[in-house]
Amino acid sequence: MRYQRQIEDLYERNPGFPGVVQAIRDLKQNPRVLIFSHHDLDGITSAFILKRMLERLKGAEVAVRMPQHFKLWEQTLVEALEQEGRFDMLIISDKGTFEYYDSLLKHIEPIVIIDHHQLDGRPQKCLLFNPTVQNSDYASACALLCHMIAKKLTEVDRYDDFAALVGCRGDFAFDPVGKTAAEFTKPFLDYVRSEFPNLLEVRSGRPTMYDIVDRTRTALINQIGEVLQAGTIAHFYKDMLNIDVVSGPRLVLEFLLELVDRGVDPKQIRTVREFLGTKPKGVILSTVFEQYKEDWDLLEARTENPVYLGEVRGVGIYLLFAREANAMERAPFPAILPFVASTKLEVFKRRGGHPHAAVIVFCPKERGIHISMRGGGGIINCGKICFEVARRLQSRYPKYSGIGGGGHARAAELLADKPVPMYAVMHELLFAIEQLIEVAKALDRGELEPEKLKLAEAFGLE
Ligand SMILES: [Mn+2]
Repeated sequence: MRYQRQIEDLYERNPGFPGVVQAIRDLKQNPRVLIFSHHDLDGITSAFILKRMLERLKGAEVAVRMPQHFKLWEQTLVEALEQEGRFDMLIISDKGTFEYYDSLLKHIEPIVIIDHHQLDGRPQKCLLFNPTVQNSDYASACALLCHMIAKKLTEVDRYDDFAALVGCRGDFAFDPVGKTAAEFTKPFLDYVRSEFPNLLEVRSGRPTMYDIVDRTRTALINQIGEVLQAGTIAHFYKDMLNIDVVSGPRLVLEFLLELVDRGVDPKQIRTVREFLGTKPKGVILSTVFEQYKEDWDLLEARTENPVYLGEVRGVGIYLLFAREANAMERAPFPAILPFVASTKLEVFKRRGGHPHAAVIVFCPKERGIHISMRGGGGIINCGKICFEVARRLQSRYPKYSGIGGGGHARAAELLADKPVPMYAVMHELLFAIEQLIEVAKALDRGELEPEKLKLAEAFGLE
């Protein structure tokens, strides 16, 4: 399908799409718009596209905030409103589809949610555009949804195209080296392929965090994605590298906006060095990237020898017990270690002779235990497993609020803040994996007792 066709199609089938477009059209001239976006590459590029579109279309004054937590907390919104005054619209992009967002309408109206995550309740009063929920086709990246909205409302330019491509790269929507792409992203990729051959061309070079299957080749878009991804955690390197960065995501957003001001043409870029340039923000990004690569190598050594826990329907499950790089001990989200572990999935799989592999990273951090689970070949469900282990920990420690878990089928997280003891988290995790292995075997033998079916459902086993 052509990209334009896909947009028209989605616009017709998905009432959320025209709803959001109309709300933006209805804004008065020179409105003030507040955007809360996710602090990862997809969230940053979503904000980039939305901000530029609102400025072009409405002469809007746009404030962007990208705090370090996935869900937008009421307190965070209230603080922003106190500091920045009145707004004519709040846009929440790439930050989940929570029913709870309806309750924020007492602070600001209207609220527009643009998202591609699984729903957590269903917001009724906010304007919602999330095809994943509404049409159950998985929308690969929020930046792509923002690009579609922008295309519907105004002309987009090569910077919008570039930003959407970076967002898709950040959320693993395509792989130029393996030549794979999520169904939802294919029409867009076809649309930009002739525009940016330089970015998608396969080249030899140091494998990036995105080069998971083939570790001998890469592409410029992967290299650019990795440099910017490292930039999103720049503030954790602030003291270590003596750099003036309050927020990594803001640094990356401002760097991208400066590219536009400087007229750097993404079609002409040949190397990362050219992309970063010699202006202050580019120099900081380059300094951060050098340190990031050093940390990456250190973490590679820490992920060499995983513990094999067992196999579930051809998925070898591996456990890594390792600390993050020093500067990342304070990061309340996956910083570097889980990405290093992801690049090891292929190695563990081959070494163990499994059709698929999953890796569980057990990482003690400053605030508590952070578990990241990756892989699983679509056969085991990382999100459900993390959710279930967190649920069990919550019922064991009902007084502690800092326990939570969940995510996607192939990538999920669990956080158990102190004072939940480390041994308790490890205990629940290992017990759950043991149960998962046993129950899968029992099911495959045709044993379908209600008890076992209940467990299988909790773990997301078919
Ligand atoms: Mn996203």
